Amino acid sequence: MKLSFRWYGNDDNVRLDYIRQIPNMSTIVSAVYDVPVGEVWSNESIIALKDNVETAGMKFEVVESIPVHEDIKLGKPARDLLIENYCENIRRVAKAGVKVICYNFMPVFDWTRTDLFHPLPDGSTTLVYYEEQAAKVNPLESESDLTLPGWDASYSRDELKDIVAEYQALSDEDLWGNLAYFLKRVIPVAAENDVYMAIHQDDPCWGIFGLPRIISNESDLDRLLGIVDDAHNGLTLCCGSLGCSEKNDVVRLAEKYARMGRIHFVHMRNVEILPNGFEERAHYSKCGSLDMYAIAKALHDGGFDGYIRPDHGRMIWGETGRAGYGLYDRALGAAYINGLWEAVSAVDNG
Ligand SMILES: [Mn+2]
Repeated sequence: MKLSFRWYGNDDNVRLDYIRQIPNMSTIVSAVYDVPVGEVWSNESIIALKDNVETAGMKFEVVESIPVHEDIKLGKPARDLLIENYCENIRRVAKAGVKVICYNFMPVFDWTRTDLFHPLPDGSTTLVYYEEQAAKVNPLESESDLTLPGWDASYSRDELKDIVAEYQALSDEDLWGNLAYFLKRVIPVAAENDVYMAIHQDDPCWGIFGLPRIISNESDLDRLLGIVDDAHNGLTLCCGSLGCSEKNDVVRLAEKYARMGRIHFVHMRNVEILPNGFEERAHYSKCGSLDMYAIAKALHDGGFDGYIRPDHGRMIWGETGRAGYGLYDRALGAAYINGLWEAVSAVDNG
């Protein structure tokens, strides 16, 4: 297991030299943020990122993410050029030593929460999703200017309505077709460059606002892996995204896909499933609905030896900053992952 940590570049309040002090920390997960989605990343920016990380004593081996332009997801004519740009980014990051690229295929909204700073009884704050709050901000039905945190602020409200309407004209099968078109062109380039593509599950793992969402459960993951049956077409197993629905047995899926050699990156996160949604919780199993030891054991038993990062953390100890991405609670999560992995490895060896 290679322990990793997401870092948002020089604008991130969390310092690389602090991340380095987390025991066993080896890899930074990051991306180039200075060009719009769909464009080619400059070699200078990639090398600057790599140099920053290596100077701090770590490796830059995981990209999260190279975002997929909406025109690729929508299957518009511009997609061929955008896919070529995507392939060029794969070649460039591979040359810089990157081994895994995390990406997602969620229309417009990416991850969705209804509150980023919900107070928990212990005084920390966390990200939550409550159905009744989401229902109030449907971009097609609501006339209000309410938005959900995490929405792309570069869209005006009218632009958002237009793009949502385009997706609503797209069926799940259409979106599958566009994903297949993308994978059949991108995976061979990843394979040539020995980089593993690792799709992130829809977050949350159900449809929102009538938009198609197709990477939400076991049958979706089976179908995805079958489109190009090559290890370079793999998964980021996001425990919190899959685990916010009781329908997904994260433990079983972790072992199944690890045994198949198709999990290249894991997001460890615990969630409390509620009748009206879910709350992100501290990583420790007893704080939420997921059995984190069983997940770690399933990964280990399945032969997983890739990258794991603590996914979101709460805000604790008075820290302020990017919701979900403070230092302190993610560092606690990383230490917990170390403990789990040491335990499952010891059981195995004993
Ligand atoms: Mn995740």
